[in-house]
Amino acid sequence: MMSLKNKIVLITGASSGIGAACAKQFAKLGASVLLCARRLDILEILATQIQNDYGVKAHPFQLDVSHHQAVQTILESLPTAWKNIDILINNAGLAAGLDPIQAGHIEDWEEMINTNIKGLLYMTRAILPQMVAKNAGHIINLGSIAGHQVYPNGAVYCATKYAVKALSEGLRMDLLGTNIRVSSIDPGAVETHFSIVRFKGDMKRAEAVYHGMQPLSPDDIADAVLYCAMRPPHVNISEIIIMPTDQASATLLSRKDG
Ligand code: 8X3
Repeated sequence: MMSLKNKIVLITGASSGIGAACAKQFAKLGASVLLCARRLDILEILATQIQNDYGVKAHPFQLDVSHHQAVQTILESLPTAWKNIDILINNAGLAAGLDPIQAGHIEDWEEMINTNIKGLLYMTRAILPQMVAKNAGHIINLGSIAGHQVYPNGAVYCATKYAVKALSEGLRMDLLGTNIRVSSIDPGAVETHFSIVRFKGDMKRAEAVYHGMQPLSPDDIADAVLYCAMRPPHVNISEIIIMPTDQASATLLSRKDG
């Protein structure tokens, strides 16, 4: 098994949900964690908590991954001790809206495409050359069941996650012959801020998504991310699709009370 002790792990979208769960679980096993998200105040609290609980280093910084120039600048200006990133977890992403294409909101599409596809590419492009130079590293992308199955009214979100699947596959091809690994973790229903964000704060609609069923928790997904990261160097987990027991496909869920 690979040890995570003193490995430098950069997690995007680390302020909540799956990103925050990954930050804690990696830190618990001795990794130094670079935490980025748009909300610095929350990240700072998380970083302090991680340092206190696990005695590891945590460095929070503000970043919107969809801003190319910001990605370049911030990564170049990281303290030297943090520059040598071993594992990049491309977790930042969102769904905005659930509408048929003919009624879709352009700004929702742009936000999803800019973060889920372009943001992932900007981060990867900025960090990958130093991984190639040292011939070591691991990129772990957060995909989705939505990258395997399209569902009604979700086509654009699904398209972004199909893109993540394509990019993970393409990265494995382009990096073939190096020791760099590329994995994709593709969850179904996970209870995070995902649905609250998708429905723009409409708590009723957000809660209905998980009504009567037991969704996955962010820690369930962080477990799978850790599993990939800790395999021996010759083992690359390409893809893990992970759904609640109460879910059989993107649209087929068992709800106990109807
Ligand atoms: C989240 C899963 O099915 O709500 O990516 O799109 S789903």
